[in-house]
Amino acid sequence: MNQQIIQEDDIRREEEFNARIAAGKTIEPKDWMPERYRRQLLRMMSQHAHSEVVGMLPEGNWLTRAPSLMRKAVLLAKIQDEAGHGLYIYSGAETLGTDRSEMIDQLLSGKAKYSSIFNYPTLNWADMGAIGWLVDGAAIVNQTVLAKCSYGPYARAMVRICKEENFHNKQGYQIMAVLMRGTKAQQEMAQDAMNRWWWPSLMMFGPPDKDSPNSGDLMRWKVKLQSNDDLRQRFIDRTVPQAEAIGLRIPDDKLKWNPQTRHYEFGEINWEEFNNVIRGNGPCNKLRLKQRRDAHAEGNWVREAAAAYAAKHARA
Ligand code: BYC
Repeated sequence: MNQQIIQEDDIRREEEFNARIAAGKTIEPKDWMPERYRRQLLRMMSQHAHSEVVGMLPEGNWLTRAPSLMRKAVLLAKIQDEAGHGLYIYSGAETLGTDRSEMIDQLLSGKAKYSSIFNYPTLNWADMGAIGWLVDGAAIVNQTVLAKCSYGPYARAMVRICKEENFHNKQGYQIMAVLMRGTKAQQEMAQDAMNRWWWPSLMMFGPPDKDSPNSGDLMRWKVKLQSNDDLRQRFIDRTVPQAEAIGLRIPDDKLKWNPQTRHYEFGEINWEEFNNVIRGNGPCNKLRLKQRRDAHAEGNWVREAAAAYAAKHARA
C-alpha cells in the first residue's frame, strides 16, 4: 500500500516537472527533478566548467610571447574571464548536490571529459586569433541557446558568459583581420591557424545527431534546444562570410553555398579523429592533464590557508 502511494506521488511529481518544462518555466535547485535529469545536467555542466578551466592552458602558452603590451593585456583579461566562467558553472553545478572538489577530482583523474578542442597545440600567434574567433565563436553559438535552457542556474550563468565571449570573439577576429592586412608571412600564419582550427572547431558541437546518445533526453527536457548538427550548421553559416571578408580560405574543398536551403554544404568531418581525442589520445591530452594536476598541486597551500581561515572564524 505504502509502495503504491510512493509510486503515485512520483508519477504526480514527474507530471508536474514535465508540465513546467512544457510551459517553458525554469527548474530551480529546490524543485523536484527526475534523478536522470539531475545526472545529465551534472555531467554536462561539470564538463562545461572543466572546459573553461582547461581552455585557459592553450592560450596561457602565449602570454609571455604576445607581440605587444596591448595584446598581452587583452589575452590576460580573456584568460581570467575563462577562469571566472569555470567558477560560475562549478557553482551552478554544485546546486545539483555534488561538491566542486569531487568534480575536480574527476577531471584530474581523467574520468571526466572536457571539450575536445583544448587538446590541440597552439603553435603560432595567429592561433590566439583563431581560438578567439572560431573557438569562442562556436561556444557563443552553443551557449546563446543554452542561456534559454530549462535549468535556471545554468541558463543564468550563460547570459553573463555569452557577453564576455562576444568580446573574446571580436578580439580574436580582429587579430586575424590585422594579420591578413599584414605581410605575406603574417597572412600565411593566419591561414595556417585557420587550417588547423577549422575542423576541430566543428567537432566542438559533438557527434552527428544520429550518433549522439544524450541528445534525446536533453532535447526532451529542453536542456538542449537545438541539436548538435543544427548548431554546427549555424556556426558554419555565420563564420564562412567572416572568413571571406578578410581573405581567409576555409580548408574544405566541398564547401559551397546552397541557394535553395540557404545554408553552406560542407565536407565530411573526421569523426575518427574526434573519437580518438575524446578517448584521451589527442595531440595534447596528456600534457593538458599534467598541467592541470601540477597547477592544482601548486595551489594546495591556498586551499589549506582558506580552510584554516574559515575554521578559525567558525570558532570565533
Ligand atoms: N568534446 O551525446 P553527445 C569555451 C562527448 S569552453 C569532448 O552529443 P551531449 C572556451 C559527450 O560528452 C565551452 N567530448 O553529448 C574556454 C558524450 O560523452 P559522455 C565548452 C564531447 O552532452 C576557454 C559523448 O561525446 N562548451 O568556450 O548531448 C577558451 C556523446 O556526445 C564533445 C561546452 O561545454 C566535445 N566537443 O552534447 C576559449 C558546452 N562533444 O559525457 C573558449 C556545453 C561530445 O556521455 N556542452 N562529447 O561520456 C554541450 O553543449 C554538450 O555537452 C555538447 C555534447 C554539445 C558538447
